Amino acid sequence: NRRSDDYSWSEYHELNDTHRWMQNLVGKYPDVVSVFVAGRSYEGRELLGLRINHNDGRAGKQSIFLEAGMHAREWIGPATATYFANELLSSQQQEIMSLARSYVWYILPHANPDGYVYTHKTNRMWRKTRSPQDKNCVGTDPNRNWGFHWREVGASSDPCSESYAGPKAFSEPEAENLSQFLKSVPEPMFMYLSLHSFSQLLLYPYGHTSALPENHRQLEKIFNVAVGAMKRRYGTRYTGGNVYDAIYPAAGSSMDWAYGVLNVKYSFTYELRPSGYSFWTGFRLPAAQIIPTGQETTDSLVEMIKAAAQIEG
Ligand code: PAY
Ligand code: ZN
Repeated sequence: NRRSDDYSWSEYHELNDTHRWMQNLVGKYPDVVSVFVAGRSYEGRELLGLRINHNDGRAGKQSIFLEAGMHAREWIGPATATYFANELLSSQQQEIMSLARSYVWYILPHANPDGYVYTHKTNRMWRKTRSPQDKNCVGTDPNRNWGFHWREVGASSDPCSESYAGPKAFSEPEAENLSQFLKSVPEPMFMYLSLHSFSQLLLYPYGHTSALPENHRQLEKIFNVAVGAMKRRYGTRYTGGNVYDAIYPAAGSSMDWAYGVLNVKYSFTYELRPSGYSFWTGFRLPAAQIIPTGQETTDSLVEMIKAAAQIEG
């Protein structure tokens, strides 16, 4: 059993390590941190997240939800989510402290815990959930399973496909339970963020159509600021845009659902490091890059949220 103090960003962690780290944070910051459980996975694991809220008497705070680990093999996502949570809690930088206090934060590092455990124990390249499907195949792509233009495009009806949309929208408890939790968040949701890898892209809706969302000018403005900030520290180059054009048609993502159904006007997905095309190395970002990725992504998020807040006035 590792002590919470041993938790570091020099290595990738197993699910239980990160869950224990989160539980320990409640003891360390009892006035600020609580954990939430957005239901359970197919195999019964908790969708465990951190709620960070400084009770400083500010009324009417909005929430920001950050989710990672939807795809099991994209290990840098959860590592970056926990890095960022740790920054919100322990940074002495004025900007980050202010960001921590200005919103009610919900951070879910592992939106697909069964898949993540499977990548540690059995198959490092697993992407989907772990529910049994037809044709003796296993798993649904949880980022094709959300009930907004479900399976219209860029999503498979073949249970053996890596982008299998599932037998119906929200067939997966991971997506269904998270969507119910999102609906139950009491504070108005200002921003929805999803961390994936790889390709170094910043994406906004939609995935089901090339038609741009109604506030695309604002999203583009925020995009430019966020990509500029990503580059500041280490020169890391991001491109991107709307999912459909910037990467490929893909209906049924959590981001599109948050935008289209929950009406969260600032919804973004980061495809984190590395860039490049190698499928084999793309998901195996060396652990030595967790901290640099965490730092530059924090830089980007800080500027992104400031830019969005400025637009809101
Ligand atoms: O909305 O994030 C989105 C859709 C795009 C991602 C997806 O397919 O869900 C992009 C891929 C991902 O992160 O899963 C990109 C990676 C490299 C992949 O596996 O194709
Ligand atoms: Zn992904």
